[in-house]
Parts: sequence; C-alpha cells; structure tokens
Amino acid sequence: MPDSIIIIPTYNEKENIERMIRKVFSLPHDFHLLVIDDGSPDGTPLIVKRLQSEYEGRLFIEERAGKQGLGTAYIHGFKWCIARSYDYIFEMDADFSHNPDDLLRLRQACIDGADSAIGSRYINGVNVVNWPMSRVLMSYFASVYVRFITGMNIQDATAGFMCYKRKVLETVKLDKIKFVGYAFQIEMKYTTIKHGFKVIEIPIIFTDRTAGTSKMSTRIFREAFLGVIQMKINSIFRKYPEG
Ligand SMILES: Nc1nc2c(ncn2[C@@H]2O[C@H](COP(=O)(O)OP(=O)(O)O)[C@@H](O)[C@H]2O)c(=O)[nH]1
Ligand SMILES: [Mg+2]
Repeated sequence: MPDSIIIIPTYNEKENIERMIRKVFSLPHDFHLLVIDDGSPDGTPLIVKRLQSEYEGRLFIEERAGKQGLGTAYIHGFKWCIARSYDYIFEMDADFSHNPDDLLRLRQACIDGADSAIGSRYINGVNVVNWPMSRVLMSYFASVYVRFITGMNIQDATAGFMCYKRKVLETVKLDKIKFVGYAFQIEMKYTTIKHGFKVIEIPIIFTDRTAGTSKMSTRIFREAFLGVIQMKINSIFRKYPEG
C-alpha cells in the first residue's frame, strides 16, 4: 500500500482524464488516484472505469449525483482517504493546469517537515501561462485581498494544487468547511494555519487548460469575495483547535 494518493475532482473532463491517469501512473513514485466525478454527462466516469482494470487496486472513482462543487467533492475525497492508510493526500485538477511532475516536489516538502505544501503560482513572481491577462490579474489580486483580510501569509491563497499530511485532515473539522469554489481553497488553508500546522509554498508553473472548458463561474468568484470577510469574522468567535 503506497503512502500517497491524489484526489482529482472531475466534471466533463473526457478530453483530459485518460491522459492524466496515464501520466500519474508513469511517475517515478507509486501514487494511488481517486477521481471524484459529479455525474459528468460527457462520459468521464466511463473512461475512468475502463482504465480501472488496467490499473487495478490503484485507480478509484467515487461518483456523485450531479454537480455539487469542487469543495464538497474534496471533502468527500478527504474522508475516503483518511478512512484508509494514506499519509500524503493531494489535490490536483484534471486539466493539466497543474503539472503532475510537481507532485513529487510537494510530497518532498511534506517529508521535509511541512504539514501542508501548496503548489504556488505567485511565490517567485507570477508563473501563469496562457491565462488572459484579466484572469491573471483577478487571481493575483484575489490573493492580495485574501492576505489583507485574513492576515494569512500565503502568496497563492486560492491554489488548488496541494499536499496535505494525514494528520491535518484528521484534525480539521471537515464538516465545518462550508465553501465550494475558490473560497473552499482559501478556507482550507486558513483553517490549517489556524490549527498551528506548518504550510509552505513551493513554486510551480500553472498552465491554463488546452482541452475542455473551465467550470468556474461568477457565483464562485462572489462566494470567495464575500466569503473571506465572513470567514475572518467567524474565526474571531472560534477557538482552535476545534473540539
Ligand atoms: N467533482 C467536481 N469537479 C469539479 C467541479 N467543478 C470543477 N471541477 C473540476 O475541478 C477542476 C478545476 O476546475 P476548472 O474548471 O479547471 O477551474 P479553473 O481552472 O479555475 O478554470 C477540474 O478538474 C474540474 O473538472 C464540480 O462541481 N464537481
Ligand atoms: Mg482549470
């Protein structure tokens, strides 16, 4: 049984998922892979299930009925992983925005002492390829905004490329995490830091997807904008670690 598992949430990723699965299983470390699919109408789960016989005992899928958002997909995946014996639990997108080769660097950071490692776009300047300038600016200033409101010293607060050590996910009250989009990523990092865990950022290059389409919406942006303020206010009344 390997010590590492990658959670990949999918919604309509038929153009990417097979290539991604093959890439992960070609890495020079034994990773398991858990896909959380929200009833993709394009057949993404069928592709995963077809590949399960080829990667028996290494590739898993959880299927949920209907699109329920990235945050709840990850919470579902975290619970699945900590019910098993994995020590390093990763988040990664299906669309190759995150380079799977970097999984090894995130894992190493956690072996070297971090409780959580972030694949960070903004640690050495701005390392985003192929995003329109408007989206780069939006994401970058979102991180500045989050730092300002929360006081959290993280350059890439909305990053979705992460490694969590098992003990973080066992400690954080996953049922209290309530946001679903970018705000979910912010809330997880904030809660992890509030619990006194060591979070470090590892520079990565983020490349926008070349296949399939983005699922993020203006509702998700709004959730993040208002959610950060709400999260900060709520945290004043919460005691960490939570019992
Ligand atoms: N299970 C699940 N996955 C989702 C959902 N929304 C987005 N995803 C996946 O989350 C990852 C990031 O989404 P993406 O659309 O690329 O967001 P962007 O990179 O911010 O534009 C991709 O692997 C998507 O397929 C959802 O509601 N449920
Ligand atoms: Mg994407």
